[in-house]
Amino acid sequence: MSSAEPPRLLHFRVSHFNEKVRWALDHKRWPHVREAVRPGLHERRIRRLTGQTKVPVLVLDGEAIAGSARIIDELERRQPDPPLYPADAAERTRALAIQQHFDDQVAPDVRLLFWSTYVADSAATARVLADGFGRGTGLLYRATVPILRARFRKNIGLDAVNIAGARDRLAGHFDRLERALGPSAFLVGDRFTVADLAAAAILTAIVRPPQFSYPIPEPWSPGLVELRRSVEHRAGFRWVLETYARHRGGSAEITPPR
Ligand SMILES: N[C@@H](CCC(=O)N[C@@H](CS)C(=O)NCC(=O)O)C(=O)O
Repeated sequence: MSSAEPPRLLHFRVSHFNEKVRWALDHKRWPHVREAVRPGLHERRIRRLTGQTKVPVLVLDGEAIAGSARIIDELERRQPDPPLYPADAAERTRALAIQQHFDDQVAPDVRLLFWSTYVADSAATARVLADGFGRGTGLLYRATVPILRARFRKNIGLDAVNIAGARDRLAGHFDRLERALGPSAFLVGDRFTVADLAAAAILTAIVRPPQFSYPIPEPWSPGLVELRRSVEHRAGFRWVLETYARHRGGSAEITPPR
């Protein structure tokens, strides 16, 4: 292991981009500390560390790295074994392009669709945002979600036109995934790579596989149940479930050293 201090992951539990990095750390069995930050209240700290406000952020040997793809690249560089990048250069280029497609095209759409099923219900939204924190945070979100809602909608582009666009594109996202898979269980080559990790992690926003470490509170919003049901028949949906069952593995999270 290259670091003296374990890496510290600042993350949102519910987020698919954050799940990418958790999975990469777990895949490499890299002991790390996780610190969930409170959505909306995280900004000042994350901006101070990285000059922007998005998580995941990984603090590695004192350096704060933002962006799931950049973080995974750094993990791969420092600890190439077990690999997430294919050894073959052409396959590696293809795997990274698939990751980029899921990050740039699919992730915003599925995030939008997920939150579109919650945002009108303040109590349900507050439950998701506060999940895993104490009672005080629950009460805080219960009081502030109605006020923060406009900013939240703006931040992720949550409006009727964008939601309709994301809905229209959803089948196409599955078509493209299924074409890339063909008869194989893997997106690139004949083993698990960053392409599989990124595609499956990003689609958790809708697929919600049982191995996802932070299941969203029950009952799910009726809209999410319906959204998930609308893609359940897709081979790509089943592939996400199977990929999680076969490859997600256990957590390498450790409690912070005192
Ligand atoms: N391209 C970034 C996107 C990360 C991202 O969008 N994170 C969202 C949560 S899903 C976030 O932190 N939003 C809060 C904010 O924008 O302040 C990555 O791959 O990590």
